Amino acid sequence: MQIQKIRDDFPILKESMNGKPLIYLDNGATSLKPLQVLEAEAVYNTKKTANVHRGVYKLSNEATELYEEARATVAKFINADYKEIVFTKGATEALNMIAMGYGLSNLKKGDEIITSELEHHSSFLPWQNVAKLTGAKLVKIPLNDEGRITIENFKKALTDKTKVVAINYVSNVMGYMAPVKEICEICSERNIITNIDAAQAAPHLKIDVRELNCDFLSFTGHKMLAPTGVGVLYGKFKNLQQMNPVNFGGEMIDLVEFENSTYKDAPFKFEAGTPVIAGAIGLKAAVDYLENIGMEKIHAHEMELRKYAISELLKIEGIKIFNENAETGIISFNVANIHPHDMATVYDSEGVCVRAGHHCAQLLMKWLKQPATLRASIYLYNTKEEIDTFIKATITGKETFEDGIFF
Ligand code: 7TS
Repeated sequence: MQIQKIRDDFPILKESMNGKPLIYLDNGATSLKPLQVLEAEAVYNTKKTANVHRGVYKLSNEATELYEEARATVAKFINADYKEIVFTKGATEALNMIAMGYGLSNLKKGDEIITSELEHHSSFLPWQNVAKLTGAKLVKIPLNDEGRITIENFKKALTDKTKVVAINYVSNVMGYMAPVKEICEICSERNIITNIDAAQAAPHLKIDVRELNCDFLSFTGHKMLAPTGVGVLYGKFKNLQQMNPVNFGGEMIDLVEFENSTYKDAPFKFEAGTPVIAGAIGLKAAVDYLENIGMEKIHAHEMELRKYAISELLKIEGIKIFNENAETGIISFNVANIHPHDMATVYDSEGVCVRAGHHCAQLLMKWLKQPATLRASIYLYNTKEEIDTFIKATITGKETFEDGIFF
């Protein structure tokens, strides 16, 4: 990978932070945006502005074409059909739509929903809510000693009452890949619906929904170089047809009458109102950008930097890494006796952006017996030199707080 060429595409990397070169290692939270994405959005906003699916004039048709081209590109990206892609405003909205649109009407008292303590709140809370509303029961997959979902433990949670399995593809704290394909295989034999949160997978790994054979899969644009405000809900077409819309309004209808109305087929019945037009066009540019480089190459680059970062971190006394063997570029760790928020202030003063906190995964913090952790998350534009600065900042932070000197 030609890192410098890639870095040149990201204007923000020329910025400084607290007088230091910006080192962005918070890609799990959101990614930086390349010029190609910014330009694609700008083309829509400056030259092709019109609402979609409604005008009969040329400009509106052109905007519709750009928007629907984005849907086709995203469909190809995960090997789905065009009709199986719903644009949402993010992974959170997609995950809530599935729980409320599918879960609420298909679950009843006594049914079981399998989930895990490894979930982001956006994956867990929609099903906790549906469980409360329907009387269904939440069942957790016991995590193994490393904090992973394993097939063996998944089978322990599985019963003949299981109706839904809602788990992440990649954990936003541990960076582990769950054995999603094997889980989906077991579930499809038993007619159990699988709902995969791929927010941390789609930016880094090649996803093939046909190979996975999952029922639903969601992700978010802003973690994969696209703008904020756009996400993707994938569902097998037959599931989408069975799923109820949760938003009602313009453009999602077939016929409206005073007593009753009928709706369009999927995916359009889920996109009430003016959709995220500029966002979807930006997401197309982001997918093109990632595919141009190649997901395998991106992942290999992240893993190389991760390996280096881990080996350097382990040389520092008092560092505890919670996910030494993860398959993605997320590193979660703490420094003995120093609160992660204190450490994060030192990283900040060195221009290094890492996240400190519970990462919207409080169940996992409890499992880890930590109030919070530090998380460095790597992406395609990061370099070995940046990891060196991150390591130096870690040593500075440790020394600063160990000495009790605050400045
Ligand atoms: N699922 C996972 C696994 C996530 O990591 C996130 C965001 C979401 C869902 C929600 O995505 P959104 O775009 O709808 O917000 N995760 C994080 C994070 O780890 N730090 O900040 C946001």
